[in-house]
Amino acid sequence: PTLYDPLVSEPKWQSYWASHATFATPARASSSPKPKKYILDMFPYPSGAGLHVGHPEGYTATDVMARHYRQRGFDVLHPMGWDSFGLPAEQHAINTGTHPKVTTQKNIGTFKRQLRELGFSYDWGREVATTDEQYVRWTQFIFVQLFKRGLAGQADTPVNWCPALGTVLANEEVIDGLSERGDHPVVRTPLRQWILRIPEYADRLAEGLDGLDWPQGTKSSQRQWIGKSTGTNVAFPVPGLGTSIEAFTTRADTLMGVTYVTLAPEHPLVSSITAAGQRELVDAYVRASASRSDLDRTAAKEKTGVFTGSYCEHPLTGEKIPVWVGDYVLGSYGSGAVMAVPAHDARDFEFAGKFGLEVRRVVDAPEGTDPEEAAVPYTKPGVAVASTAEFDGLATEDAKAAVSAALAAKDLGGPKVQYKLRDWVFSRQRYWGEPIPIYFPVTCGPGVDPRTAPASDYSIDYGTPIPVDEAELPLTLPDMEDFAPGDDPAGCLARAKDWRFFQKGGEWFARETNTMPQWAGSCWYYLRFMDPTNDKEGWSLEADKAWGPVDLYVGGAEHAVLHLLYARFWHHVLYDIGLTTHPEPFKKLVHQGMILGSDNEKMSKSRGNVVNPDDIVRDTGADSLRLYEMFMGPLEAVKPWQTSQVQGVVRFMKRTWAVTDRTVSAPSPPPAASEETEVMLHQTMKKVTQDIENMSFNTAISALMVLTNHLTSLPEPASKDVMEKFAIMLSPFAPHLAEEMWESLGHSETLAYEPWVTWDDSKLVQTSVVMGVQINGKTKGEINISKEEEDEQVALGLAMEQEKVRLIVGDKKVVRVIYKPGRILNLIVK
Ligand code: ANZ
Repeated sequence: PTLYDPLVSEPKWQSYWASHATFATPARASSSPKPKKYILDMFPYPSGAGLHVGHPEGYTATDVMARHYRQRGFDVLHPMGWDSFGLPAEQHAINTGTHPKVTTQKNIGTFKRQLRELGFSYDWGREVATTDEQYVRWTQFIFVQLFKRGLAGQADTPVNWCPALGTVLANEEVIDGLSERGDHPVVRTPLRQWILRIPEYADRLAEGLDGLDWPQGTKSSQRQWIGKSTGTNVAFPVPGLGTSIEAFTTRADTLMGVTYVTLAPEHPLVSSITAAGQRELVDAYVRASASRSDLDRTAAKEKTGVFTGSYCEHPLTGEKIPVWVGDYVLGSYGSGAVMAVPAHDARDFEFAGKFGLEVRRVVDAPEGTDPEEAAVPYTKPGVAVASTAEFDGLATEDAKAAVSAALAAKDLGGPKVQYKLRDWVFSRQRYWGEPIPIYFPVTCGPGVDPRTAPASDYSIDYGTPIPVDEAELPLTLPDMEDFAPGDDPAGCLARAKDWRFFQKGGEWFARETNTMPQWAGSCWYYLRFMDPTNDKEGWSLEADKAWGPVDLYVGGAEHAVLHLLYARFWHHVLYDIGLTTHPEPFKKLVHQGMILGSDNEKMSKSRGNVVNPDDIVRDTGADSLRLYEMFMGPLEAVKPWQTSQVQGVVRFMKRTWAVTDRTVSAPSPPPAASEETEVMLHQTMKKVTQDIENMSFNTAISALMVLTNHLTSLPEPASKDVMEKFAIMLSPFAPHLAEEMWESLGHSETLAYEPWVTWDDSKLVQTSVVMGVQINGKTKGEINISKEEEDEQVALGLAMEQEKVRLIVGDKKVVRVIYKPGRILNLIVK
């Protein structure tokens, strides 16, 4: 018998696929009547560490689907590329002086080799990297479209600026006002930033989720992040200032219970409303809270605040209401002011308790409510009380509507929908990202050259941003030697003065020195894959119509909110511009579960439990890794790695090759399959097909294992037909072994496009069984009995029809019949 050696066969088939362009995407017109599947992985960031075993999990799953649907006659688009901007390459550059371009290229090389060695059926002809100049061109093009539609703009947003480190830090990097790295002081300071106005699409982003075949958990995370809240805007006039304080509330029914109003410390009216006697206190409070992040402020156990010394008016009663400042109110949500109702809101209740403010109950709990639960602060719905005859007795929902209407009638408020979703801060003071394609006029005296002049000799007019002409894109990064962020919050590009300043029509201009965040490139790569070499547009509408939307998107749940929300936002805008015809980019989404170390802990270098896929590939082959990762458990489940179980799938592969070899090397063609084998084959074909459709790969593989065990147990070789069908079913999971089987069965071409197996429903159950016939416990023959008629009398009749049985029995007496249905008929004779 011959042996299967994956280390020989796998490279052989990989070069066959490459040289035959087996997985080149078929040309496809939007009018094509053929069905299509666009099957996409979340493309990796090519880190220096190479692939870890988590990557092949999702990538094998999509590869199974892609291979399967090619065999089902679909046009399949299954591309791969690189999300190659990002911090680690830049950090490496800062530490070693190696240009990020060089590091990135090297890492991409490693990743690509590893992916090829796993036998994934990507169309490498469509490979793109977000750092490619031709890719950057269209990322910048989309940014310019956002800018032209007013969806990209500048804002002074508070950031965590660390002067010692010369950089802006994320909230997570700041602990108690000090940098996590080095314990340097961090200040909250406004910095000019680019923002994308994603809140303008909040409603559509929430609604679009309804029609998507996505995990429920991911949809609800996105809904929570968008945070749609339906309520009422209430205006509290401040007569002295000739203006009013606006507050957003979800409980307009409690308006008669308002006993004070609280402003966020950053509220624009704080300064003007504060009475002279309170100014010192208020100023100190505002300064102190400026260094706290929103998270700190909302999580704080102890409520803090100060009285402004001033009053506003209740919109319906005209009563005087004291105005306070408190940092539990966030400047960035709603209007940055709260109408405080301590009797019905826990935070207001705490605040009121601390500062001795009045608690005025205006909602009664429904009758029969447990007294403890009904006590203030009572935050659930009930019935309005002490709220004037107009509202008393109304149930909470009706009271909200009535109060809202009363406010609207006085032009002091009305219904309002509010979202938690904030503007997306879209600039980074970094080198290794797409330059933001914007420039600004420079004002300077005649003869001043801003490239060499001190900064005091010129000024940049940031209020007049000008987009780079689309024909001039891409705007590429300058070559620099020092990539480190400096003490200029404008970022390191500000130091590349020859790049930053340029002259046009005799006037000087300055380029934006911020770059885009890493999210940018992944917002539209799935569109580029449809038309990767187009040099007139990012992709053609025809390609979008032919291939869009993505039918199956597989990737980690850690992207549930940010990437998937950002990409949807860009897509909705592109849809509005008319650059795509599909309202949503990703029809079906699946998250693969994390693979843990064998100790059930997250794999990490520090724990020393990282499994390197290269080791498995070099030891027992790519197919063994693919099969094992798909066999470990349901795709979505979190699963521990168990190297010992890899041996289990290796044995399965060996046995499968052995039964194939037995068929191939049989001296004469093996007979057609028995009914039992035939039925098992049809059951397996049905199960494997349905399991793949449902992405239940572990159960599909176990069905194939059962079939292999059955074929191994047969006394005679399996028929060629059975083994061919087996090879086709195995091919999505273990494509190299399957190709080798297919070739040994006499085929000269790949099975990648061989039509998928079909089963016959009438062959799913066995219609007859073979039973052994024994005489006094010794086997003397067998009978074939139909399942329907199977009973002792019929079996006995059939046995007696056999000449051999008749002869042995002769004229002896049958004293007993032992009948084991479906298995044995034993005649005891004397
Ligand atoms: C009065 C009131 C009475 C409230 C009551 C609640 C209960 P969601 O559902 O998250 O939208 N709020 C409004 N703006 C705020 C801000 N900038 N910072 C902190 N809190 C703010 O919550 C809306 C509620 O959060 C609003 O309804 C307001 O308090 C508070 F019995 O107004 B409520």
